[in-house]
Amino acid sequence: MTTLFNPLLNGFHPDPSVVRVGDDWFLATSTFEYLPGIPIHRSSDFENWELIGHVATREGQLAVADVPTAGGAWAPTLRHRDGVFHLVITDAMGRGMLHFTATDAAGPWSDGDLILRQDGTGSVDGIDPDIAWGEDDTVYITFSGLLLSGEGVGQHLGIQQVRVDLDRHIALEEPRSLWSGTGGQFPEAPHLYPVDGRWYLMIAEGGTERGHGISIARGDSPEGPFETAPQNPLVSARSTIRPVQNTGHGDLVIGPDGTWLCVLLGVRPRSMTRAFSALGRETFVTAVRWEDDGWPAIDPVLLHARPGTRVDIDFSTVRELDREWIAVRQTPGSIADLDARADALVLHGDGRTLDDPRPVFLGRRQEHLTNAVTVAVDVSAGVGGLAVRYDERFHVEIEAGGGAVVARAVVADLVQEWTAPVASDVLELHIESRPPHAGGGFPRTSDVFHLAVTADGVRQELAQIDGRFLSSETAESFTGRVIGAYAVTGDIVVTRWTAEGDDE
Ligand code: 6LW
Repeated sequence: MTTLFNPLLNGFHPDPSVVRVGDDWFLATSTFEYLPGIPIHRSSDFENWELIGHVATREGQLAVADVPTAGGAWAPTLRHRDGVFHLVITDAMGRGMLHFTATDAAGPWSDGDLILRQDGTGSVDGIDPDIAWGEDDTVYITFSGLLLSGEGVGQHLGIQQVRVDLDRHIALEEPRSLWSGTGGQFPEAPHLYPVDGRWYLMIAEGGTERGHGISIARGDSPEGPFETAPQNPLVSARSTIRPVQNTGHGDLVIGPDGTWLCVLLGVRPRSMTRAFSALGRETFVTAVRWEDDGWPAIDPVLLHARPGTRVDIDFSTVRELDREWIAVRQTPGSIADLDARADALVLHGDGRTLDDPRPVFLGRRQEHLTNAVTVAVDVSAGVGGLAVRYDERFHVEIEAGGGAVVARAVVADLVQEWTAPVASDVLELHIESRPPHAGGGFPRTSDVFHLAVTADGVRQELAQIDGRFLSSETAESFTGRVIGAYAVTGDIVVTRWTAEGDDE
């Protein structure tokens, strides 16, 4: 197992759920307010994962257009039965608890049906739904009972369960309470597993930050009662100096060599002292062993960084966007114009800035701790640039147009700018994330952004900005850094995108 790369999925891919179908494994993760929503990755060896599609690619499948920041697609469960993939998820502060199906994991997926209350009204209130079939084909939805409202998270009701009629999408009973962990806050992420004649209920508790952990209980019925494992938590990095922190929110599967694996979320703070997690919550894997007493033991998560990557996109040769592009509360196709010019991507600004909930921003997840992105642009007909976005209140950008270049840091209500004149409209804009260098005046607990522009072959660095400001801990966001090109006014012509990074 130690040969597996960790993270399995770099960049913000929280709340992983995994299913094995034949000789392939499929992973689904959360995407919150971004579209397309709920990526599906496939692997045949658990090492190399291919993004094969998304569950939510069409308007209406998720109601994220007006969802509050970090609402939207929360915590899928992906399962497969009788030739059909099933995915249940909560469109938080959006449509509610949904059930999607597909015969091909790459899609197309169904429109998504609400799991309704007994009387057919409203959805069953909760997050982190799991779907499981009992011996008599009874369908169970087990979830973290939570009263969500338009403003956000309400009262936690613990782990609950309803039997459902999956054809009519009706709950056959009012939610029943199950085992809710060992007393940690926010019992959530429940998953039910039938193993050797027993039913195991695995949950996350402690909250998705440094106190996060995984606990398990077992019983003779999927409806309980459940007895807690003597060695809970099975997984937690709390109060340790392990390089992968916040570990929790797991899902179990039998891996390629026939042993059990646990996929789970974690963060990679740059250093261990009060460190900051730039990339958000990523998907990791670790080994599971079943002990003689019938309880599982789960190994601590070991880092095994993937080799660095380089992406080089020349838009004179690209006529469609690849699957890694994402946009905020709208589809990439609704803002990216590949038809206006044969040699470039055009972003049409309409006055919306990065402070808006739906900016004209086309992004990709930052996947490496050390990272450099360059975008070649022509700003003769507009104002826009290159940005690292956590959300509309936390972003860093280098913006050009009208004969000037501005480096800008927006941190909650604080804004700082550095401006320089530039004699050309054909520019290269650069944002690099690098470790702090000795004597640079920046703390070792995060990285440093370097913002620069190249005009007429001359590169000029405008600003260095503390990377702590764009981290999970500061932004308190469920997502992670997304780097993208954007337009504010007029047309921004993007001719080339290059990104390279590694985890050294
Ligand atoms: C997810 C839940 C959680 O549904 O955050 O903090 C939500 N815990 O497990 C989004 O990741």
